[in-house]
Amino acid sequence: MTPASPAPRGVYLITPDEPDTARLLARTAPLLAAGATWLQYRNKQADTALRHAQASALQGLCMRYDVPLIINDDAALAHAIGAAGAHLGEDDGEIAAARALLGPDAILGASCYDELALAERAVAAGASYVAFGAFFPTLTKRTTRRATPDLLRRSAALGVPRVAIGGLTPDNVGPLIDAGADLLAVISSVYAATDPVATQRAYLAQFQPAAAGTAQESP
Ligand code: 3NM
Repeated sequence: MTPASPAPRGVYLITPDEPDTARLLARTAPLLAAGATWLQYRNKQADTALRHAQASALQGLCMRYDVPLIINDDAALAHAIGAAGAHLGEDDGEIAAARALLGPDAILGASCYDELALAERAVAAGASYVAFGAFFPTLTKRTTRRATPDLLRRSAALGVPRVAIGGLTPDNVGPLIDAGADLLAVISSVYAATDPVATQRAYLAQFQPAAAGTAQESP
């Protein structure tokens, strides 16, 4: 995956705070097999050693399924384990420094919350995608910022994939896709679902056939 590849669309799956690495892999593998577009490793509870171990294990899994792995918060860890990229929030270091470390082909994303100006600055500094959120209330992360579909529309001119995050469910993402969201970033609605694979499919089915993996023949 390089910035020159076709624009990614679909589900940007993000891991929950799962302390058991074997269980993390077992919960994640079926979702990669079922068509997750990107995987982000995020674990806000793990110490440095566990983060390294889990990220390395996920990198092996992602290579098996040909899914890019993106490391949350930590470009150095992404570099150390050979991940496809990193995702940085506003307190996680400079995008330009991460780009210099990871190289021109890395997937590098920035949390831009509800601010187009942050997204413009991130892209100018070398981000290859931008994320807006939270679109809906979420229990997964404490945030008071609230993004709107209009932000997705206004950010089209940035020319990079736009990620929507925060409280997404298969029932509330239609307007976000209509407004131009390329990737739907989800944690709890998939990982905490009774049937995670079916829930992921319910997202993918709302994209055009190529992302849904259900190419339709023309009549
Ligand atoms: N970032 P869920 S909201 C990790 O708004 C994260 O930047 C957000 O988890 C932001 O899919 C969020 O369970 C939590 O709501 C997403």
